[in-house]
Amino acid sequence: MLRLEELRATLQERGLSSVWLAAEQCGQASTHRLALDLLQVDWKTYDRQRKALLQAHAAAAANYQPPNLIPPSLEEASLHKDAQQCGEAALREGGVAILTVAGGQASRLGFVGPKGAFPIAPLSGSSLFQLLAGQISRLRQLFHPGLPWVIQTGPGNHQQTVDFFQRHSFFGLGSTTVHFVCQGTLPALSPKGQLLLAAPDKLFRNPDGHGGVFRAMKRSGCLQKLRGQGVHTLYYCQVDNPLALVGDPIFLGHHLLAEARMSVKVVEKTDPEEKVGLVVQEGERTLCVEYSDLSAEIQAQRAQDGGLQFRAGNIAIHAFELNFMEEMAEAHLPLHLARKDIPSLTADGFCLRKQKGVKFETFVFDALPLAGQTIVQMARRDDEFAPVKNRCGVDSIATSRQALLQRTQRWLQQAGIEPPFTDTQKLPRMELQPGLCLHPADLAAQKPRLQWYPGPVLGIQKNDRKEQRNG
Ligand code: UD2
Repeated sequence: MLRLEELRATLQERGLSSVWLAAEQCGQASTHRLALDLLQVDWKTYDRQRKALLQAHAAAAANYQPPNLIPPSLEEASLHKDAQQCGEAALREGGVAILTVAGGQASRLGFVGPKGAFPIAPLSGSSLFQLLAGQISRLRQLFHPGLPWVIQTGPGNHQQTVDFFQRHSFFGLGSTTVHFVCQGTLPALSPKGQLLLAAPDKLFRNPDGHGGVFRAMKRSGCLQKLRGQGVHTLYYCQVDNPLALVGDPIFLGHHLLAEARMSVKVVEKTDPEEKVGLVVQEGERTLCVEYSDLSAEIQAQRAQDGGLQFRAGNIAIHAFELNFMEEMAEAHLPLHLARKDIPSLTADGFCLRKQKGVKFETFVFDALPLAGQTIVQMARRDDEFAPVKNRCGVDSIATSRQALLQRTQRWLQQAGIEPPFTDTQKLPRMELQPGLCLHPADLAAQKPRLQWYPGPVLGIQKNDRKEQRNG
């Protein structure tokens, strides 16, 4: 780490010395606090941020091909036999950990608190975290009792997230197997590359994006800890998709059999205007291109079967080789810029007001082209993807709840379970207890123990659950 004189020189070299002005006017204590903050800045990254500011945005190349797609896990079981065996074996031997990124706030939902605390389940009001915890609990019953769960938090919600888990007794998972890793931040800059101040003694920083997960995992010692426990593969999902098939053994199995280093699940994009990142192939490399980087013509191209030529919509579900994650912690992932009005101190240091500025983030999917070997698996949207992003409209609380209700109805039919209600054809309002099953066949296998609770929620009584675990 730099010492104070070196810090002053570092700032001077970069034309940043005016950052001291406001703090110096406030006195020595303030200058000292600012120095401590500045000592945390990674100057190599700052230099990259500044370079990125000056570079014109490069238009995406057009020599893309659609990637090869593996069919969805919940379809054509015969195709997945080997993958299923392989994925289940990896889970059983303790080679897998689950990683959920949950660093964002739920402000777009109008909800105060970490997004994972949002009560998404339509009838019981179970939170996003509780639904994920349920899936992990079922994976533990079926495969490995110590399956680790890592949750990436952000500086804005870390403590709230830990408190939420404590208040809910870690949803029965045990506090020693649930790990919280707080992501890092990047300083925001003025359009000319000056550091912005949130207060005289404090830089304005924002979370470094979900791409920050690699560094956070390494710096916190979490990767090392997992490696020590025999983990070699991570299943990654976002907190905002309650339909994710957490730890899907088939996806993990395909990833492992192909000796892939990073893999991705996609859903079929059917509307050329849907705002979703697209997974494409460029020569040997697999990459995810943001929709805004592709021309409307390319997005509207049709394949022979009538579907979109580029249809592999990224749903942010990945599998990672642990060693690859570690390598990515040192890689220079591209910096993505968001130009915003940022509440910051004016140059004279006297006034806090919204000024034009730039926030920087890295994205996890930018690691895909660096992975060499990857697999891309299709997922059926109504089985695996209904993110809750907005308060209303597309990808909203209502659409996500509706998707949960519809999937429950379909899975019950597939499992041959007749609900004891008469109005279900008209309004399929039923829910599965969190962690009841991983897929319809798993549900069917538990038929004799199932019972309906008021709600109506289908589940297993607590005592039966214990027996199930023990036996
Ligand atoms: C993301 C993808 C999009 C698609 C979609 C699927 C980007 C730019 N786009 O859309 O291509 O795959 O997801 O749902 O990512 N998070 C952190 N730290 C951060 C920022 C985000 O942990 O600094 C977490 C956040 O808690 C959430 C996830 O990452 O679980 C996605 O973040 P988002 O909702 O901002 O991503 P979005 O909707 O732009």
